[in-house]
Amino acid sequence: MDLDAVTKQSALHAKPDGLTLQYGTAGFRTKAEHLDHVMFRMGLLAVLRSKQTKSTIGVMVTASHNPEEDNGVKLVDPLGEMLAQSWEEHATCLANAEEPDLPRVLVDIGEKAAVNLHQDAFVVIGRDTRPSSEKLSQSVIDGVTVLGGQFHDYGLLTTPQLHYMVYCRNTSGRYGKATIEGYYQKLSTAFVELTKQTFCSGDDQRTLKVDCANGIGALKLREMKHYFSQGLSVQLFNDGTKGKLNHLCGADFVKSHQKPPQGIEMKSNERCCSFDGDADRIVYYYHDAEGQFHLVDGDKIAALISSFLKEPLLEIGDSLSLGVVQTAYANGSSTRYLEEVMKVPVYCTKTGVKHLHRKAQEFDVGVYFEANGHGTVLFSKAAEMKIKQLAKELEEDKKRKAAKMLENVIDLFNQATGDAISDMLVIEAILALKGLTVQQWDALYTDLPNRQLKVKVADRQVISTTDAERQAVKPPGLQEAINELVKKYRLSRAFVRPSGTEDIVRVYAEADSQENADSLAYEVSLAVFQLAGGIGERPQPGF
Ligand code: 16G
Ligand code: MG
Repeated sequence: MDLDAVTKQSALHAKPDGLTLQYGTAGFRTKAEHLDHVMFRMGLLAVLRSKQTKSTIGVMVTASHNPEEDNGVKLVDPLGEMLAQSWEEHATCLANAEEPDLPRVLVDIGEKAAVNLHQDAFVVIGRDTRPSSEKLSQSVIDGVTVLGGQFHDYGLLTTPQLHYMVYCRNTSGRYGKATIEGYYQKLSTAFVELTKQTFCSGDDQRTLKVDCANGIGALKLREMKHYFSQGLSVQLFNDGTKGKLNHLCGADFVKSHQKPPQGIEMKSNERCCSFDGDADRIVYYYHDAEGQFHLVDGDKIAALISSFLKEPLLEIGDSLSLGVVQTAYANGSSTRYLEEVMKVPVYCTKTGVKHLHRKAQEFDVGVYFEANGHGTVLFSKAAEMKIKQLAKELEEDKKRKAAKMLENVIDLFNQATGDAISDMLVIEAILALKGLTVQQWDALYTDLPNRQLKVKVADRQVISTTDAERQAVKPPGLQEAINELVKKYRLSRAFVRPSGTEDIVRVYAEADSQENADSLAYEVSLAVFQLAGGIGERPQPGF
């Protein structure tokens, strides 16, 4: 390592004195103007990680669903996964080192992680459409180059597309071609194959309205839609030509406000969906004939996909295990439906894609979704081989048909991470194959009314949780208070957790009616405020 060169270059990306940031649930995220030094340093870190794993590493510049003025960065590990936990600590140390300490911290990480410095390094970089992203990704490149790493800058990409590129490159092209064209081809071919035999009952069924959150999803979907237009026609809204990124639109807005985004024309019973700002989340929704809004969220996506997969998996008769992974935010009705009606085992993990992803890897076929619309389906290598073999070898019969269908499903899901575009195509294929309308899909089960609230406290770390965030172990008395409040309502459940992305505590409550869910959420917020050091205005009842 040429530490003198690092010091010199770093001076051009100097860290503001005293600023500290954490590698949070999905990397570093804050106001764009505070991130130049972090980007440079993540370029450095990506080189070390690449040398250590002898693989290509990805760096994505995005702040997802957060406001346009924010930005962020995250590293993508060799198989398209989120950065390993031990390296999150290295990332935090490196980002927070004061200028004079930087070389020492860099050497320390190299030693602790046993990095062979003579190894070559290769880093791929992607960015979203934020005005600040281009300059910030140049800072990443500066970091990569000063440590002698090679790189490829993909420029504008969705986050899942960057994960895909990393995965392709580290599997010598077996997973797919590491180009944007390769991504479009792979997914579209699988979609067209899967839907080839469907009978389409008219143009209405083939049209989908997509709110692109004024983000990168719009650019990429516009390029891609010609590849699958014979099976599906998508109409883009909030495509970035007028509105502001994530402002009053996008998956996060729709999910958290439970209302349609601005800038989309919805006729009754039309199928619509929203991506978030970097296109790794998707939720569906529609207006019924009475003009009432219905949200079809990540839980219902998981329910649709797992009930669809169950049949062909049974048909091929190879006893491949199927499991669904959710978080505490999963609507109670969805868990009950999966367990009791679908008879699929359901597991709960902490919030954040990496936790769900890890758990889903324990099954032959692991379906994971957060209620907010992050998710995918992972097939184990063994399951994939088995399915591909059956699709080839068997005679033309029902079993082979099932195997072939599963083969296309494997290709259609972005196995590296949750992907709004890939999930959208899977959902559209399932609806077409099953001849389901969005209303019929929505009717799989009825969501329990629920409410989410935020509480400001002096230090959110005074709350610690266990049991996949469903129980608070600290501060003393809080869980007991929640238990007492929950007892007052029917079909009720509530939990609290410190946010991993904002300086607040989140409260979730569900109950038999909206009124009860609201009042339980309010009472729990008050308990948090009183027992966990609330600051500012006390929570108020009513919404
Ligand atoms: C991040 C996570 C998301 C999670 C959210 C929770 C990834 C890629 N993203 O956006 O999965 O739902 O954080 O935020 O892991 P919170 O901790 O503020 O509730
Ligand atoms: Mg996102």
